[in-house]
Amino acid sequence: MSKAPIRVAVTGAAGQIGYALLFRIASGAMFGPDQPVILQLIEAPFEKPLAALAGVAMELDDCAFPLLKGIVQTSDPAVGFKDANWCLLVGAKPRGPGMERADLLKDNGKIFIEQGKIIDAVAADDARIAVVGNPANTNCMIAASQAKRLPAERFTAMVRLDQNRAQTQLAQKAGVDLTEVKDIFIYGNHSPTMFPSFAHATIAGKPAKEVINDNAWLEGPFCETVGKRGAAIIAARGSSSAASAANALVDHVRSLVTPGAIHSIAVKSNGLYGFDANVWAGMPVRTTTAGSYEVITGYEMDDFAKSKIAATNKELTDERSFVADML
Ligand code: NAX
Repeated sequence: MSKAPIRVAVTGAAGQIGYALLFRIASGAMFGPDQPVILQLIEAPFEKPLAALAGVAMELDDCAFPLLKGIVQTSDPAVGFKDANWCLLVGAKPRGPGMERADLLKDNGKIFIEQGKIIDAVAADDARIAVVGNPANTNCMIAASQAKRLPAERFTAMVRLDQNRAQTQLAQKAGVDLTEVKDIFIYGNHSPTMFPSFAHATIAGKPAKEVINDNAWLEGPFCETVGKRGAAIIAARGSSSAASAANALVDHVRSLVTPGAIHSIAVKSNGLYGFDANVWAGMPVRTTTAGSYEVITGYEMDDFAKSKIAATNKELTDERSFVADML
């Protein structure tokens, strides 16, 4: 018997990540080849993005995806999030020239407060929320702060792009296939302060530190390359990561619906690994049942790791203090 369709709401659906994402969801890459989906596409209430969204919906139709059972196009979040099982929050206000980070946080805060409230009011009882729009961790915290019905652990932010970047950097340095690299996790903020913790990673079953045998590279160029990869892509491509970001969101959700998967997501901190309680920080998790996870505990942190975590935690607590009056 075929499965009932799930409803997947996507904000910023006509943006560049949306354009790389929707076709993969509709093809089955995110929820599997036997799971039908209804896409509920939400855009900003302006002529240009809504016209672009209509074009994207036409292209989705033109793909004749067997799993795509419906498309909703709207600028009304109450319509877009209605009964959604997954809410993928990709849309956000970009940082304009000369704009202060505090202003960016506040402008996005308004969007994520509204979306958090509406999701809590109208989404499905089993709704899961994944935030991509930057500043992703703090936007996620803000949206979760508005929820009374949905528990905070349903709200996660994406650090998977950083994890994927780190995995490839380690594989290339070691000269191995990237599937040999395991247990590389991202701690903290999705920003250049994030910490790609290499100390517990393995390469072909051996500690990555032993295989790479170059601590200066791991602590220096490796962390820096991963942290500044987004800027390097903007410099090279003239616009920010889109296909790789969409791919990372496919991985984020796919891992979250796959029991036993081990991966990094940003979740509500309960004080573990040196993070303040109640910031949303990248952490290693293990998926328990589809859509649920537990944080993996017990990794020992050395002084270098502690200092990196302290720096990214400070950025997260600073971001929280910028928006404290909104929470
Ligand atoms: P685009 O500017 O191409 O698209 C964003 C879309 O969101 C636009 O179509 C805009 O109209 C829409 N939008 C704005 N406000 C909205 C609202 N209130 N409701 C619904 N739609 C709204 O950006 P894109 O390159 O797609 O990036 C989207 C977001 O992802 C940005 O905030 C970006 O910084 C962030 N990223 C996050 C990453 C991560 O790893 N967490 C990596 C990639 C990316 O930089």
